Amino acid sequence: MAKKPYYITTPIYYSSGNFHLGHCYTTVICDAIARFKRMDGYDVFYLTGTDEHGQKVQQRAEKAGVTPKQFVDRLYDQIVALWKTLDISYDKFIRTTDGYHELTVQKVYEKLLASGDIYKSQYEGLYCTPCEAYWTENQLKDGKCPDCGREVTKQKEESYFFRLSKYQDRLIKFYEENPEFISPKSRMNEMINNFIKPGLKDLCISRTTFDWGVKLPFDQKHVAYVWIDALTNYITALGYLQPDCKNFDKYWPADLHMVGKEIVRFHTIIWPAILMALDLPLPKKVYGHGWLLFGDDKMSKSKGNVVDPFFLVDRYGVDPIRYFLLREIPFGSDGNYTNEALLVRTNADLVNDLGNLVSRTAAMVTQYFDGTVPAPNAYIDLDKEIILLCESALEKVRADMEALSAPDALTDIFKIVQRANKYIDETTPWTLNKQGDKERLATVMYVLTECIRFAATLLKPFITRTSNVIFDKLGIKSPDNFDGVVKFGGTKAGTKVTKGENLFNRIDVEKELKLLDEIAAKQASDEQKNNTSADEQIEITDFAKVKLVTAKVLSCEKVAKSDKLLVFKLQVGGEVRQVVSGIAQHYSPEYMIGKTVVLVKNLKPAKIRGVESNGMILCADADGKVVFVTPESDVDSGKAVR
Ligand code: ME8
Repeated sequence: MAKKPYYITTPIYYSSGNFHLGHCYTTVICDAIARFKRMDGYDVFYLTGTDEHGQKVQQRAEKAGVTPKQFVDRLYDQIVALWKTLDISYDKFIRTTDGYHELTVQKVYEKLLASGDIYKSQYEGLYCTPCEAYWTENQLKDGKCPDCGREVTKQKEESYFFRLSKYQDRLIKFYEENPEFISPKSRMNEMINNFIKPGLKDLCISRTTFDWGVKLPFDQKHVAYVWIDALTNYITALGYLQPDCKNFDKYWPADLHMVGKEIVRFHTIIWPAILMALDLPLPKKVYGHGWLLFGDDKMSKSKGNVVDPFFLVDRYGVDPIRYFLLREIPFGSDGNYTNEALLVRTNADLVNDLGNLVSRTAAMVTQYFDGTVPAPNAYIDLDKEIILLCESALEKVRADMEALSAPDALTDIFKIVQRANKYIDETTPWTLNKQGDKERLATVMYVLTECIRFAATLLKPFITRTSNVIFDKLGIKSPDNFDGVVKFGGTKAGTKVTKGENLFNRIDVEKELKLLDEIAAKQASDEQKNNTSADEQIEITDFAKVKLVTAKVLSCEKVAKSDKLLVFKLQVGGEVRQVVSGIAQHYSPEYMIGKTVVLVKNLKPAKIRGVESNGMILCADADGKVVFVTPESDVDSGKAVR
C-alpha cells in the first residue's frame, strides 16, 4: 500500500547573522516530528532552508565588505554544518538564491498580475529593516516595531501592491471552517483580534530602495518583497510551476508549517491569501511555537559561546541538547534556557533514568546469564502490568505527537524507563540470584530487556544517537518503524548483550557551571576587545541612549553558588534597584556598602544565575583587577553622569 505523504516545513532561516540555540529549536522539533512520522509509516518530506534576500542581508554584506552572495554563501555553509551536527534529517534544503526558486517567484508575480491581484501605487510607511516589515502608526509599540522593539524609519516608494484586503472575508470563513488551522488556539484569537478585525490593508510587495532580491519580470526596477519571496519557498521547493512538479502534486498542501510565534501573522494571513490568489489549496496547519529565552535575553551574543549550539554539542553530545530542547520547553509557550537546567535535566533523565536502566540490565544479564538474554517463564501480575504499559505506549506517544507535544511524548516514553527501574528495586534480581531462583530471574531479565527495547525504539526520533547505541548493546538491529513495539516479546531469547561503556556520564553540576561561567566571561571580554579594536565611532545621540546615574549601595551580598557575583540593593534617587555584578572576586560585600557607584540605568532587566538584575555597575579593567567607577567627590544618588 502506498504510504501517506506528510509534508512538514521549518521557516527558512535569515542569512544575516549567527545562528544560535533558539534557531535550533524549530528545526529539532520538526526533525523529531519528521522522524516519528517516517517510523510511523508516512512518506515524509521535510523541508528547511535559508532566506537569503533583502535589505538586511545587503546591509550586513556591505558592512562585512563582501558581496551579498559571498555573505549568504558563508552563512549557508554555517547552517548546513549546524544541521549536520544536530542530526537534522531534512529531505530538501532550499536557498532563496537558487535559480529555480527565483524563476518561480517571478512566475508567481506574473500570475498574480494576470489575475488582477497586483496593482501599482505609492507606498509611504514606517519600515522595520531587521523584520523587513511595514507598520502603521497604531501598530507600533511605544513608537517602535511591535515584533522586535527596534526603531522604524519612514520610507516612501513606488510599489506594487497585493490585494490582501480582498481576501479578508475568505480568510475568516476559512478559519471558521478549519478551527485547527492556527495552533495553539490562542494564536488564532491573536490573529483575528489584532490583524483581521481592524481590517486588512493591501500589502506592498515590491521594493525599489535596494536591489538584493528577485527582480519583478514586468518591472525590473523592483525587487520582490522578501516575505513573498520567502513564503513561496514552501511550493517552489516542491517544483510548483516547474517541469518536474511530481513532489508538488504529491505533497502539497503542507501538513504542517512550524514557525515561531512572531511570524504566525505572515503564515496565517499573507501566505493563505497568496495561495487563494494562486488558486491553490491551503496548508493544513500552522503551529506557532514559543521562544527559547536565554536567561537574560533572547539573543546569544551577549552570553558568549555557551549558547552556541556547536559549543554545546561539542561539550555534551548531540542527544542531551536535542533532548533538552524537546523535553524541557513546554510546547507552545516560551521557555528558559539555562546551563543549569540543561545539566540537571541531562543528569536526571539521561544519566540516572535511562543510562542506569541500560547499564544495570546489561550488567545483570552479563553476570547472571553470561550476556545472553534468557527466555521468559510464566508472567506474574507485576510483569503483566509492565507489559501493558509497554504495549499501550505507542498509542499514547502517537497521540502526543499528533498534538505536536514532544515534551508529553518523552514523558510517556520515560514512564517505561522509570517503571522498569522501579521493577528492578521491586524484584531484587540479586536476591533471586542468591536464592538460585533462575526461573524467575530469567523472566525479570527478559522483561527488563524488552522495556529497554520498547523505550529505545520509541526514543529513536528524539535522541538519534543513543537509541542506536542501545540497540548495539542489545545485539538487535535498530528498527526503522514501530512494528516491533506493538506486541511485547520481540526480543529473541539467546540474543547477546554487551555491557560496554555508560550511555552518559554524570555531570558535576556545580563544577561545570563554574567552568561555563568562566568560559562565558572570557568570551564576553574577548568580544569586547574585538569590538573596541574596531574603533567604531558612534554619534553623540548613540551615547545619549545610555542613561548613566549615580547610585548608593544600600546592601550587598554574595549570590548563592557563585564565586563571581554580588547582588546589590542600590538607592537611585527615590528608587531602590536590585543589580547583580560580577565583582565578587575583587570586592567583599561589606566593603561595598555605602559606596557610590555609576549605574547604567536603562539596561534591559536580566536574570543572572536566577537573580533579577536591573542595570549594570560600571567598572574599569585594571590589568586583571576590576575597579568600580565612582565620582571624584560626594554626589547624591540618582544624579546623571554624562
Ligand atoms: O523569521 N527561540 O527567519 P529567522 C525559538 N526568514 N525560536 C527562535 C528563536 C528563539 N530564541 N530565535 C529564532 C525568519 N527562532 C524568516 C522566516 S519563512 C517563510 C521566513 C525561530 O531566522 C523563529 O521563530 O529570524 C523562526 O521560526 C525561525 O527561528 C527562523 O527565524
